[in-house]
Amino acid sequence: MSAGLVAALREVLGDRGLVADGDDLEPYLRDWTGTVVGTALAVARPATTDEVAEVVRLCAAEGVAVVPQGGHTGLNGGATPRHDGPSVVLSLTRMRRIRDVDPVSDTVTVEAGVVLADLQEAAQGVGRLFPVSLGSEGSATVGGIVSTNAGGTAVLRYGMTRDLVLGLEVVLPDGRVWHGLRALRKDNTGYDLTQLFVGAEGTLGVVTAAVLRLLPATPRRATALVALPDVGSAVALLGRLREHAAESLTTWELVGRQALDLVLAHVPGARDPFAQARPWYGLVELAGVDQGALDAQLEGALGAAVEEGLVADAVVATGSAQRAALWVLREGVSEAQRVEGPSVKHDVTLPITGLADAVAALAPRLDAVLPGVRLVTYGHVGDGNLHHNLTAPVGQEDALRAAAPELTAAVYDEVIARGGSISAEHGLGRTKVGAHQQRTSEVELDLMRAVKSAIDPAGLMNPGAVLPG
Ligand code: 2HG
Ligand code: ZN
Repeated sequence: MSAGLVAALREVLGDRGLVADGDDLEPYLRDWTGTVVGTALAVARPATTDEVAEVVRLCAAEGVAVVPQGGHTGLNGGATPRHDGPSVVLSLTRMRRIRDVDPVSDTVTVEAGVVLADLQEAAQGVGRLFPVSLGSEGSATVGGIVSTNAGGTAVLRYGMTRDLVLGLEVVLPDGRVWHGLRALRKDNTGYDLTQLFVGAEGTLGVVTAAVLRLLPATPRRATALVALPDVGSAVALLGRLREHAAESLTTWELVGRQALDLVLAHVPGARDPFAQARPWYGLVELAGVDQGALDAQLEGALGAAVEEGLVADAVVATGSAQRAALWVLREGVSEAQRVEGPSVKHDVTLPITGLADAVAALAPRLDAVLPGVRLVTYGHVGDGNLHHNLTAPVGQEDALRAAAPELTAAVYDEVIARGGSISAEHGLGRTKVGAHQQRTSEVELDLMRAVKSAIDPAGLMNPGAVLPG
């Protein structure tokens, strides 16, 4: 059966569009973290929506699962085939066409394989902004950010990817194409099908193209790194920033000392701008069109914060090189922690009012499970979304692996008890499905299962992601 399917796929896609040999398959079968590894009969690399539809139809006819994959930057194994039956990986990276850029309706129509950085550049080319901003934007693709409803470092101002999606083109599990590429600001025609596919992680169909909103360009920036005595100060400072900067506030990110130490150790050229070590750091960025106004807003907010004792030290970027040097201290954490060794990742949100207490409660709980575990906390404090990523005490990687389930349960139980979510911006993928099932009401799970079985009754679209396979 598999040889027949591979031959049929080759017929449709040609040699360029199919990977079917052991070594060449490898990179598609291992996720970015290196911890989720799967198997597949082949990787299909279609170049058009029609080819995607044909691949899906052929796989459906053989009862073979389809696992859509984009820029391969996901962190929860959502695009890595790993289930009991046979799978074909469907890589969208050859679908890289920007079909339309419309600065009158302020929309862009792009195919799933367009890289986020290229999309940002296309928007810039017509004097607009596509505001989703991620550390992995040089590889992450439109299909991936839509399918995971990606967040990033500008959510505070612009919302999640979901808030920027107007229409989609989707290949359904039976191979039909839903042509939903509407560029409408208003469309009240019943159920919101577009939003159903956003964040569905390829479990309901394959997103092949999207109409996305563009926003006014914000070419001027004011950026600062501040040293903070505690997380409560970061939360209080958000208030000051809102008061002084209002809608130009774009980024308010937190970096814990352990996270900064990893960046300083592993990212070439990274350096601590402060003379004295502090427990927490905040990166703030305002963006707009009037440099003088932005500088004044930042100064006003930081001045108020210093007076209240919220800020221990601050450095304001004086040019683009210094701005980039400050950003590295935030965006370098993920890669630096990967270089340090294996880690146990958590991407959680809490109502921001209770954030500081939650962080304070977490450290002793985790230390009781694995004494000396390094709690690398950082992320999008303005959204109440922190990453509590755990690195082993030096030399104790095996102990970390053994303790991982208990450590994760401690983080999630704390978060749920405080009214939070166990996945803020990375999705459930495959690695969080069990934890989500355990902590979600039957009513909510029933609704999710009903949607899945209505749209994908054979269960062949990315099985094992979002819901148990
Ligand atoms: C970030 O905020 C990303 O840097 C990655 O969401 C987080 O690597 C991670 O766990
Ligand atoms: Zn993040």
